[in-house]
Amino acid sequence: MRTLFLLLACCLQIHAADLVVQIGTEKPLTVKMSDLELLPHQTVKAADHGGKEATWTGVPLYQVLQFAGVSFGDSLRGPALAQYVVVTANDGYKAVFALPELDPRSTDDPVLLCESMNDAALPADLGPLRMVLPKEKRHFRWVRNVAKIEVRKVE
Ligand SMILES: Nc1nc2c(c(=O)[nH]1)N[C@H]1C(S)=C(S)[C@@H](COP(=O)(O)O)O[C@H]1N2
Ligand SMILES: [Mo]
Repeated sequence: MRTLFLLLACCLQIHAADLVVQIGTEKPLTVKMSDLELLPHQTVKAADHGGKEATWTGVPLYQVLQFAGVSFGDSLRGPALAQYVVVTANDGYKAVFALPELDPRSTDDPVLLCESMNDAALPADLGPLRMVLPKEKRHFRWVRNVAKIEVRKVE
């Protein structure tokens, strides 16, 4: 019985860690932590809302979107610029990004989907995934407990 409980808890944990990425009206894609691990990472130093400095490591958000099929680079012009990204947390909190804010050809300011802080996995109140924007003066887009990333288009 105890083993069964542990197995169930383990499965729920894995399930909770999955990230849903939806591009337009396409079928949502489930991105696992193990998929994210394979993508290029970046480490930054940044102070959180309370002013405490930490080292954050994660995947640039554009890399996650590219992995899901969104084109950056030369094709990011014209109608493609009407796209925007909605990052939703498991408490329903949402933050919006425009694609050029994420594109390294357009900005040097990192926008990271982080899985670790000070070389450790994020605690449950922050993670497993948290947005980190070291250059942003306000912390409102440092979305905790990221559950879903959607790309939509302005009509
Ligand atoms: N999921 C979620 N993330 C969130 C928020 C929230 O309400 N829910 N608030 C944001 C705001 S307004 C701020 S200032 C920071 C606060 O970050 P902290 O919890 O590390 O202090 O988290 C941001 N991320
Ligand atoms: Mo805030």
